Amino acid sequence: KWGLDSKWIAKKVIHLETVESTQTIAHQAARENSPHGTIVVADEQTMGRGRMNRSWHSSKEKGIWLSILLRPEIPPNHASQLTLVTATVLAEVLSKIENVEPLIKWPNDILLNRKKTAGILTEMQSEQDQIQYILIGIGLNVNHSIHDLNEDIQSKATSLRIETEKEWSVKDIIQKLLIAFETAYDAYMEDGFAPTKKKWENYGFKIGENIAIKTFNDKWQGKFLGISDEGALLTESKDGTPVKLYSAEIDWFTE
Ligand code: BT5
Repeated sequence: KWGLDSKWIAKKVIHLETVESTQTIAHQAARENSPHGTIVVADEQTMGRGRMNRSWHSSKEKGIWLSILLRPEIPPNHASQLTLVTATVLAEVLSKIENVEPLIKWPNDILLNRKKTAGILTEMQSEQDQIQYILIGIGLNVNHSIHDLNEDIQSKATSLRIETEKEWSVKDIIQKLLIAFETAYDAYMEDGFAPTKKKWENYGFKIGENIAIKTFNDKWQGKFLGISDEGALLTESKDGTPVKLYSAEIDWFTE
């Protein structure tokens, strides 16, 4: 029913109508030994998750709410690179659509016209410095009209339909996304992060752009200086010296 001509991705697909979160189902599937490449996809999530206990609105049949189960042989501290691999794949797939110019907001947001249209949630299970599995959760707003977006995000979120004034086949985009992901993942395993970094730069913020930076305990502004060879954020510390951040949130700096 998926008809996906893939090497390893989506050989097992768990498709459910309504779930709390596809990540929860995927964690279960992983514990029950589901293979690398297993996909959990839902029409609707009642408790979709973002990072740091934030929520992700996932209204019925309006978007793509899916999780990919991976069993990579990489060190745990490389797991965050898979977020950037995924962001690059999302940007590449969306950029093929006419008049759509995706922008990646490091590390895990895809924006259209500066509004969030997709988010990525990477969760890892490891034991003694060995990855048991990684879940890549992808949420992409596809056919929402502005009224379908929850009030709290209306001003900062968008969908493909809002941007293109057309409805899109969710299934078709899922298939394109999964095939592109498989290719990008295999290339990452083969050649490391460098090729992703190069592609990422086509869709990331511009170097030199002023950004607002927020860490768990601090807030300041600085210039965006790119991403490092490992995928960390390169920017300026409060006193203007270059700094590398592995975990932070960035935004445009608007006075
Ligand atoms: C994310 O978190 O962007 C990760 C989103 C991952 C969602 C997928 S859906 C399939 C899988 N199963 C899950 O349960 N989750 C994953 P973060 O960077 O923390 O952003 C969360 C913030 O984005 C929220 O606090 C809202 O401000 C905003 N937001 C929530 N729902 C949104 C939506 N549908 N579209 C745009 N922005 C949204």
